[in-house]
Amino acid sequence: MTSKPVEHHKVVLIGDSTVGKTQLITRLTKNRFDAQGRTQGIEVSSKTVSVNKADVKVQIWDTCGQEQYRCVSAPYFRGALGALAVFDLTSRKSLQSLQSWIEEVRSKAAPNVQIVLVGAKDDLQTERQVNPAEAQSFAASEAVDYIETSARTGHNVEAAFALVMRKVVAEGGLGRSLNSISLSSVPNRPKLKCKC
Ligand SMILES: Nc1nc2c(ncn2[C@@H]2O[C@H](COP(=O)(O)OP(=O)(O)OP(=O)(O)O)[C@@H](O)[C@H]2O)c(=O)[nH]1
Ligand SMILES: [Mg+2]
Repeated sequence: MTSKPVEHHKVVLIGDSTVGKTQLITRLTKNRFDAQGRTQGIEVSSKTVSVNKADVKVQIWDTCGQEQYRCVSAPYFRGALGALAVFDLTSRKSLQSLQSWIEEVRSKAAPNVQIVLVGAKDDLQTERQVNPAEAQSFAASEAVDYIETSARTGHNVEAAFALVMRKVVAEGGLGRSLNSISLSSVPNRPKLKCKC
């Protein structure tokens, strides 16, 4: 007997290497913060989050942010209804890089993909290079919402995913995407290797 594939809303994480994308996912899905190396290729995980008191299943895609591994392309973004654009609050450069990441997600993900700007590592206040006003101004220029998080303390981690999902659901969620993807259709889970 084959079980019916579970439909998940696809959300991708984008942003430079070491900004904290994988730790956000680890905190959300395992409630842990632990030392991990750079992400290799593409990793997919899933989680149910509460949106407007309803359970919404999210399929979360993560990849390596290193410039030389910018092999992420069509398959990574295809069908994504939401994106968390992550920068490190202790690195202004990582905020500046998001402009090209956001352009890429807008051109390759589902039409009207919902993006939330995430300032990561807000536990490192003394090392901060980007102040809230600067981040808010960038968010306004890209017409996206902004939230500050810490995977280390857990601050606002679930809230960031819930925020992007609220926006996705408000846009019609899976119902509007012909490209929605079921977990069973992701080849070689949990890890896909880059071909670059
Ligand atoms: N203090 C602090 N450190 C963090 C936080 N999140 C991540 N880090 C650290 O930042 C480094 C990079 O975190 P990752 O989550 O692996 O970064 P990434 O964006 O997935 O990096 P790539 O996989 O290379 O693209 C690690 O040393 C983490 O321990 C946080 O909220 N607070
Ligand atoms: Mg990673």
